[in-house]
Amino acid sequence: MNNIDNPSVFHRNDYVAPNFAIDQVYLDFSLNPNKTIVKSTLQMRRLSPGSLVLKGEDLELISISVNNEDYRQFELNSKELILHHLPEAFELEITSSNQPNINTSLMGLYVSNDNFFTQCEAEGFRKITYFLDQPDVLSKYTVKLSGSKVDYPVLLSNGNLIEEGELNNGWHFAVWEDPFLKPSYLFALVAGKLEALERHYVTNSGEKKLLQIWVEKKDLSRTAHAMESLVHSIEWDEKRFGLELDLERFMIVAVGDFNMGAMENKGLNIFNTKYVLADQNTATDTDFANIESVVGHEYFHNWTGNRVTCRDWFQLSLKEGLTVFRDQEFSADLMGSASGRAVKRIEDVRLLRQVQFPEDAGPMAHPIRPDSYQEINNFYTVTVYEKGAEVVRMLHTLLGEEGFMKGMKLYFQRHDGQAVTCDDFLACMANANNFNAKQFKHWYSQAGTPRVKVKEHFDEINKTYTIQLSQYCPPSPNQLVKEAFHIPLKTKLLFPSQPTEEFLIELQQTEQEIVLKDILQKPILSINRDFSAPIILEFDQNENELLTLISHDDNAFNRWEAIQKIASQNILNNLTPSQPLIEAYRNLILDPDLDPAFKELCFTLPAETYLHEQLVTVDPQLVHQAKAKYQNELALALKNEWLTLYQQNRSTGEYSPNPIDAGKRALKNFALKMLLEANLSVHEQRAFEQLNTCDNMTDFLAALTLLVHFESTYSAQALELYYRRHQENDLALDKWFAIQATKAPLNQRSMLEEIRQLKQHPDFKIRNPNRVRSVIHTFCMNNPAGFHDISGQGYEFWYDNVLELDGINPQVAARLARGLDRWKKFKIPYQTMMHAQLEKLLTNPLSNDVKEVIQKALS
Ligand code: B3K
Ligand code: ZN
Repeated sequence: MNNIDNPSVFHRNDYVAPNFAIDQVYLDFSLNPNKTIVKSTLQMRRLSPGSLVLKGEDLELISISVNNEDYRQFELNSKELILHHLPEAFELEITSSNQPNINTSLMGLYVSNDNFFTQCEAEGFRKITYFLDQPDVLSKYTVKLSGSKVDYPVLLSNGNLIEEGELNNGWHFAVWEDPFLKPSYLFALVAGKLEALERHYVTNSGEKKLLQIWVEKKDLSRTAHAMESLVHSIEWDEKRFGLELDLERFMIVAVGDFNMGAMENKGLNIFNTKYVLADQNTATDTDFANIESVVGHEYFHNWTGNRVTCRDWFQLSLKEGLTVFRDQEFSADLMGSASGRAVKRIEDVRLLRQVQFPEDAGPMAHPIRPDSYQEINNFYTVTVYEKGAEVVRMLHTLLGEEGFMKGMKLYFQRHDGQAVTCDDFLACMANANNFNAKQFKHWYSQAGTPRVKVKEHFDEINKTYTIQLSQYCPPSPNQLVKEAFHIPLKTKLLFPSQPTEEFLIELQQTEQEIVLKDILQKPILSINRDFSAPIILEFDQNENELLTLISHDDNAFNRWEAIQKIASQNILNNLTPSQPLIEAYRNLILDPDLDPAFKELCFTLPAETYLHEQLVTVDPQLVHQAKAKYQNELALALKNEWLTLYQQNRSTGEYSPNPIDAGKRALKNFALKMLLEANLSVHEQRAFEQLNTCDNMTDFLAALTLLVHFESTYSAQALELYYRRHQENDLALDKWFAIQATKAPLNQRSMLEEIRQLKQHPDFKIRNPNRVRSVIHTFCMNNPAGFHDISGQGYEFWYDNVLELDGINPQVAARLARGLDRWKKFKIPYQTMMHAQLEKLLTNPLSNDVKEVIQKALS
């Protein structure tokens, strides 16, 4: 497709620099939910010939003046305001209005629970005022906010507060000035009834900073963990990257209606409440960990994203891949131990394989730096984020910590205050280290997960051990043939009684052979340790070798990998665990040296979406049953051990979400699951008792989930108890909905009636993304057995909801639309029924967001 055939496709290679600079921006807001008036005064400078094309959507134009004179030489359509015959340098003043209270897209300026919020990334600023709304236009912003003092006592924007005061008619105002250059996507304002938790922080260089977390008054008691996470983030970035907080104050604001997790607006981060609010009664250990990670992520963007930003949206991974890598390292460092690091690594890899690998093999596959898009919002993907982070991690592996940091230093020296490309980043890494990045660049331009085949040969006579490697990457949309990747593989040879060193293989050829000399006996190969490259490894290790890795590999990640591999193979072959495997599980259970968190990860079986990817064609019900059978066998074979684990890992003392205690709870609750699996009527009482006696949400929710999913006799009672306790708490109620939406059908009955009823519940709110995700997305994307109902009703439910949501919030709809991406992989009749719903959807008028997803799914 090219621009002429389809004008709505944007191509990376079509980049042109803006023809005007906007040196200063002065924005004056009169805040009113029905009609907010924005006067924008821009100091403009011509850079090259041509008219000025400003973006603007859902705005009403009130007036335009150039150098204080009314200006008439313009054209206006529903997306652009084009000004002709402009001078070299001038002041442009545009007044326009918008309607925040009917803005259900949650992009631009909108109202949530009677307060004002903004979301501008990627292209939301154009819903606030006419502007050069692209990331390579960097300007200094001053913002004046005026509004009713009773309704909006707090008025916030980026940077520093320089003035505030009273106005007529009960209004007041505040003026904020951001000393740093920024693109429009980092602009933010917040106005409303909010209160802040405050703290001061003294930076390494001795400057005192103000930290604030703004929430609704009722939520103030649940902000301590977010504040602590923010302080940890600031300390960590100083220590590990030598980067300091550059503003006098740093604010986080929580909002209940938000399209994603959080947003890194300069000095004024806006967060989904889900990633701010926590206390032991309403948030789980996972919530606590996620808050720490997201607070870190947004804070780290202050340097990787804000100080150095993206030239255009094709470069999104420049800031996202790098910042995810940084937040992953932050969380890993905070785990405080080597085994804690491994736990974090396993969790990250699990997400990558469950979600990114399917994306990379499906119709939406794209390189971490895409070549084209129809709607940029569709490219905030696990590929750009998580695979992007893996690519940065591979650079770190190839260059080492010191080399990587030299590259980072050069990156800030060269590009602070600029909007740059992925190539610029790679050039810094290469130049600082004399590293030839020519081949490594393919990771930025080629989609798909490479497959690396491993063959080994031990020559007893010549005492050599040969590792034969070959790589292949299947075709992706618009990329049939791929160049060989530069793949770093951390490797070690394991011998029964002789310690050896880990070494790095750099696989660069399509086929490559490594011959190791003086090898006296056949080793067991431990390769791609720590998942040093995001690849699929094709290596036929037999069960004995895998069992040795499970018990003896000193790389915790690869121990986990070996047990997951055996479990996957068994489930996919519809087998139950062999006796030696049961013994291996027993040894893991009994090993006193292993972290509880690590054990829990070992026992947790591979996700169904991950198992699907390993099959040529998928019968989702068969996969589900095979997994259930395997789990049941494991539960029965080790039922005494599960009971011991359950009892040994009960918490004593005060609740804390620290990794050790959280790991114990995770393991205990896994053991409880196995007990219910082994014998529901004997153990359901135990779960109900846990629910009634525990002092924290993690244990409560775990018990409730089990009672509901196993359809215990206590199920209804437990749900009712939870509902009564948390009725007023939106985030807790989201969990209540999600538990019910993830219930897999027992005895193959249809779940559709139940899911439709959940949507009819008085607390279901179609305009609130968190609630919608907890019911609809959860069912369609996180409950494979329920969704892939043989009647096809799951797909009809999907169709109805994509269509309904598209009229309200295209981004939320487009995310759900991705739910049928892998339709071609499924067996008939599933495939046929999914195809029919996709075709049917396309007969409706759709947003660009959903249209792109559906068109690609059908291509
Ligand atoms: N940069 C934002 C994501 C914006 C998504 C726009 N559709 C959050 C983040 O990655 O930190
Ligand atoms: Zn980010």
